[in-house]
Amino acid sequence: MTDPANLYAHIAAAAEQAGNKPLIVEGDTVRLRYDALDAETARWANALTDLGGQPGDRIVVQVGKSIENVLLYLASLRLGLVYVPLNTAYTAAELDYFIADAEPVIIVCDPAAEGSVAGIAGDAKLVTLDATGSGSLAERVSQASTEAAPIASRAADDLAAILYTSGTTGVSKGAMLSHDNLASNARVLLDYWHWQSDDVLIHALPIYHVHGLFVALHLALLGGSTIRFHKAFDADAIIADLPQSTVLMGVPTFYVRLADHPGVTRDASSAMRLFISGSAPLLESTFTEFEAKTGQPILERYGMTEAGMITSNPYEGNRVPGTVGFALPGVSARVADELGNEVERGTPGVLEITGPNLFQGYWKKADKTAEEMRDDGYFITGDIATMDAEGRVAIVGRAKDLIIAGGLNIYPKEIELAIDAIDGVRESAVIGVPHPDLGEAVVGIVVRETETIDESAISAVLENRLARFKQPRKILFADALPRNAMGKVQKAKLRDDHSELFAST
Ligand code: MLC
Ligand code: AMP
Repeated sequence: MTDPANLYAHIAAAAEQAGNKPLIVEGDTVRLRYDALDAETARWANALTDLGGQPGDRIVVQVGKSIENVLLYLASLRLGLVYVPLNTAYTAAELDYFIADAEPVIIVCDPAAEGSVAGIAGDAKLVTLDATGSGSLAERVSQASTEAAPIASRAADDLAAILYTSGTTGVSKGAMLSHDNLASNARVLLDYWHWQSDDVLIHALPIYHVHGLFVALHLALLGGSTIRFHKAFDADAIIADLPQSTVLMGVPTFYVRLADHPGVTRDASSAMRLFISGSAPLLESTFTEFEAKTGQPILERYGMTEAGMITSNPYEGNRVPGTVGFALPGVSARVADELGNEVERGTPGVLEITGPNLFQGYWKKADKTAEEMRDDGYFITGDIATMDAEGRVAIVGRAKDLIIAGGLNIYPKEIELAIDAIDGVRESAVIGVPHPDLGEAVVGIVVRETETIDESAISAVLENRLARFKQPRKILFADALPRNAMGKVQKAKLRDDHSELFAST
């Protein structure tokens, strides 16, 4: 029995239409076909039920990218579990917070992390995904009943996933996303980007964030398209796939690297119909270079964890570099002042949005949700934007103190707190400075209490505390931090002073 509000029911219907078409291909090997999806997810769902998973229960998943991980996600949806994916780079110290906050019934981790996660798993059932360990989830799946598992009945507002996003206070918040948030956003994009059932998607993004997990997977699955699956970004491997593919979704770093690669040519990409970029600003120079080499203008779109995809450059019509296009159908966007009043077109202000894509609030943090919502239901994104008379949006800055490196968000406060806690440090300021590959790179400016503390001592402490991508690429020392009359650290001045730090990297 299917339930129309469960996103998995839509995916199952699309799979039925797609027949025996390849769903996931790696290199020359078809790893999964659409007509096998129902039986596969049924077995995974039965194994999760055997572990005690019930609709509404959270399942925390921190595993490397794999086809089994895709099946685990889909089975979780099918069973009505609330899927909580975590970046594989998170350390045990960071994981501790997520597990305590999400209160999962099941935790799935990689074998290498099993020892450290066991100590913080609490009452949750802890399993590894890997087929090699006895008692692993894959092992349980192979023994699980092949009897069809029902698709759990879900209401449109019931949660499908919680994705953690950090915050300006340094505390991570779980963004609650419903089945309808995800399904409605995917449907709009299928139409807006003229998705075709014979599309072949190159999937090289991680599957623990909105971009790779929702946008890429949902569009391919609901569109009945084939996915060419890559465990991580590798320019040579992507280029080898271009002649067999039609769509690539990536963060700007993908395009910086591809534009720099001699293998990217007009001929090599002639089968491709759409290159999509998002998650961080795409430099105009990257857009121009890529178009000069391939003849294809990258389609830039804008989104965030709390709302999925929000705006997009048009499929047909002008894709303007430096802009993120128009509010998607069904999404309302306004550029507002501090009180939430719309400013004149062309004037910068904070972008506020609402629509069926907007999340259900932060998990167990109603106060944080309220802080970011207007009374009329608009969400305050924290991105500074302009909107022209036609409604075209450009992201021109950030009201939130946020760094985006290689498409991953890093909140300076979290790093400053970790640095300030180190013996011998008086205070610190963490900034993002331009980086040719990552867009921005993390830099820490530290005022010492004792002269003996140096860069390697600080890095050594941070190594166990923070995921690698959050750790400063460079630590600089200063006698004092520049402050304004109110005593606030002048980060803009620090960013200016150090803007050339990675210029020749
Ligand atoms: C890896 N490293 C990073 C990093 N990724 N450092 C800073 N920022 C990053 N994004 C570090 C590693 O720890 C390692 O450190 C070194 O860089 C090289 O690692 P790697 O594994 O070789 O990295 P690489 O494969 O080059 O990965 C870079 C990347 C990857 C850009 C391809 O980070 C990536 O796939 N990013 C996509 C993130 C994403 O999906 N974002 C979407 C969020 S959703 P060392 O010291 O050990 O060498 C969202 C909403 C929306 O924002 O709108 O989409
Ligand atoms: P996340 O919280 O990881 O979902 O990141 C969302 C943030 O990424 C947004 O609030 C923006 O600051 C940024 N972002 C996403 N897409 C773009 C884009 N195309 N241009 C500029 N910033 C973007």
